[in-house]
Amino acid sequence: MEQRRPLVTHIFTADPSAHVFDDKIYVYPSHDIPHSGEDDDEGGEYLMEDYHVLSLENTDAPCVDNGEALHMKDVPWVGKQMWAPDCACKEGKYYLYFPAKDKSGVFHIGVAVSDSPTGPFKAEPSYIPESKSIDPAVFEDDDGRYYMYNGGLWGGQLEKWQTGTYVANPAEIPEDADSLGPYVAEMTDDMKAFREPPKMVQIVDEDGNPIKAGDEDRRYFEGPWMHKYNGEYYLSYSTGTTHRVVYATGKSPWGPFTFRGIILEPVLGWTTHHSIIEYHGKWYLFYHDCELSEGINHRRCVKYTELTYNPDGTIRTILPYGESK
Ligand code: FUB
Repeated sequence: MEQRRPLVTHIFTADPSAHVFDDKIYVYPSHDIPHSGEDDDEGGEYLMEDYHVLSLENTDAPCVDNGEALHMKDVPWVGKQMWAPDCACKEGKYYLYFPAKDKSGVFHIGVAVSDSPTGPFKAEPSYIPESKSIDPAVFEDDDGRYYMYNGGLWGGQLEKWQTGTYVANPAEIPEDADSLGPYVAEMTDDMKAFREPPKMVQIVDEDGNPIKAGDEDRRYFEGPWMHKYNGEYYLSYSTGTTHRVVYATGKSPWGPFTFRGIILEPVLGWTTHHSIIEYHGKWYLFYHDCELSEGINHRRCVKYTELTYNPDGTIRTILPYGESK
């Protein structure tokens, strides 16, 4: 499969969470549904209903769509909008984590289980207790512990939970206030709950000061991903309004994380969402853009490209339609 080309073209896909299971690459994307509705600030245009798992035998092989792995109609608590998923493997079982709005329009994270990385997945009857907002990314640390990072502003409702309970119309966050971060929580042994209520991750600048809400080039917006490189924890995420994928590093999965730089410059389309994997000694960035639909925000396509580290552990910025800087 050629790099920087849509992995599949027969359906629209977005938000790729890539993993290596048994030496094969699996990609867990959102499945965008074409419609003619308008875009809004709440992400109402992202009307997804199901998930398909994509797989690649290796980076030279064609990408396979393994068909529908989970549909909204089989998840009792879901009202609408099944957004960006992720998957984790533990002891031969595969756990698909997915955000969706419940029947009252509030986002939570659900989990569905399968014996196969491609599904079909069977959903738990209710969402994960204490889960809120969108974009789960589940990271397995070297010690066998699993952590979920998640959250997204605006359509993803992260700012509506600042008091601990859901507030439908919260006051705007002042520009000089500390920015919100993603949540982090350790998973229980059965992978279906959090050990304790999620905590908010802090992202700081090089002097250790929290990144401010008005710092739209650096503040957290949505789409977190965690990976480890040379013993360091790399939290990467989308900046939303400035349309970049950026990263911050830390010494613990709980943070704090110090802002380091840009991984991916803006792609065609409003959203940017990514994941990072190591495969056969090389590192890859999976991401999406709107090339397949020539720029329609809710008709996206997933792609991948190689990612390179500098000797000091910083990541070379990727220009999506050119070379790395
Ligand atoms: O695909 C719907 C939403 O758009 C995702 O949850 C966000 O990360 C953004 O890509």
